[in-house]
Amino acid sequence: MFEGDETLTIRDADTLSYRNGRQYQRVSYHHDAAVGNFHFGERHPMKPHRLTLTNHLVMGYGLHNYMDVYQPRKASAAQISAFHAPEYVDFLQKVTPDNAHTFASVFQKFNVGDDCPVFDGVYDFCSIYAGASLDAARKLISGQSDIAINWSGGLHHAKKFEASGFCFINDIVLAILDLLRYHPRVLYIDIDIHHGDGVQEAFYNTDRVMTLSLHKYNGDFFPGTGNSSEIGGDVGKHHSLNIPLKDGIDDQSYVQLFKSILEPCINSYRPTAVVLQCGADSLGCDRLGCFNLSIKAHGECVRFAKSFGLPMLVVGGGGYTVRNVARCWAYETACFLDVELGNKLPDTAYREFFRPDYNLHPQLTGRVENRNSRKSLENLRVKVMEQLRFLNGAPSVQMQEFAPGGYDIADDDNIIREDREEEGSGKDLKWESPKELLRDTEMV
Ligand code: V1D
Ligand code: CA
Repeated sequence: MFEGDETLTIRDADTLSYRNGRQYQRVSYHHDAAVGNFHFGERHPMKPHRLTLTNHLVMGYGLHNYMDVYQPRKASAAQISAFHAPEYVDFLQKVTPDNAHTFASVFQKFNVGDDCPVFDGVYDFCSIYAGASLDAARKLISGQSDIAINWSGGLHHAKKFEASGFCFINDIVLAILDLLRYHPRVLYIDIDIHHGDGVQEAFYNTDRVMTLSLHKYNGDFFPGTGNSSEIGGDVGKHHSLNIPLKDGIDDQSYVQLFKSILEPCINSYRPTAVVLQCGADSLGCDRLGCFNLSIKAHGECVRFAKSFGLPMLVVGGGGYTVRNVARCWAYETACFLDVELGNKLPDTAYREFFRPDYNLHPQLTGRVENRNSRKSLENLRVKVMEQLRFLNGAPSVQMQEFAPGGYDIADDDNIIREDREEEGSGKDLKWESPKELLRDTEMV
């Protein structure tokens, strides 16, 4: 049994926040307005402006009144290098559209190009969204927050040495590494239509993180990985769970499958923290997607993940029909807050994006045929159950006493310690070198 296990899972009842005599999980919202002003390029589907739209809906509905809103700090190069190779971080810091030609020889190595273009301020963009996920993780660790939201994060494809699929820095891996310094087991859930390959790869060989991704899979659809045969390696065997789906999955099938898999995952693995990637490209009518989900169904999955009461980091991800991404993430912010929203969108400066209906719940479903048979979905569920049977109870981790290992980690721990003191938590911090948990990937 992990020393101190269970101490960090659910906040003491008397520290939960109350509204109208009811108890709620405390929610923090980490948003930097600058993140919406970056441009990947005219024809590129990734539009950071969707984050501005989301924030306007969140504020327009008045949701800031129910949560702690934070201006996040930027991630430092040292923090980013906890996962990424220093030479890759150095390249991202230096490259600009004007000097890009002088770096042409390393573009291929770092996979920079059409999907991941060098745009103005690319490194600033990365340090903003990664900093927000790190701040959010810190709020969970300190106990100041039960659910910490960063819609600009969730860039699940980035690898140690390279950019991939619109993702340069993997804020999820960075945040999980921080959570692992205090949490024995972290469950990562990914409902983006794409496979969460970067996160899976980083933790493939450890049992300290379980990854669960639902995605379209046919061997060809980006990134081409995520078959159910990818199950993890070494002590991480059976800790990578993949749910490969076909086009057009509908609300009922997706929500039922999601619930029937997540509940046994949590009961078998007993995570002490959860990271939920809420990619909105799994909605119907997405510019790059081909599923058939409504915002309510996407939100129902989020609500179900929340219902376990575990400390949860919530991040965004993909989503390319920007008006629907904003609707979805505003709605899900309300789900985390247990606040009901009316279907009429609030008046904001961006009202015209939501033409012609100006509703929170537009009709997004019914346009693609569901290619997933009941039998195939049942088979996927059974495969997960078979994998879970291999878990010999939740792994316990021999955690060391708090022992700062580097100046950046010590700085970080001091912030967390101060936050925890402010929060009145007398519990000891535990620490284990997160670097040892990473899959050892060599650059080729
Ligand atoms: F359509 C495009 C126009 C311009 C630039 C890129 C694209 C585009 C569309 N789909 N790129 C893609 C995908 N890339 C390929 C490449 C072709 N090569 C051989 C590979 O198919 C990338 C899709 C990335 C999806 C990212 C994500 O939604 O999962 C995400 N999650 O968090 C942030 C992004
Ligand atoms: Ca996914």
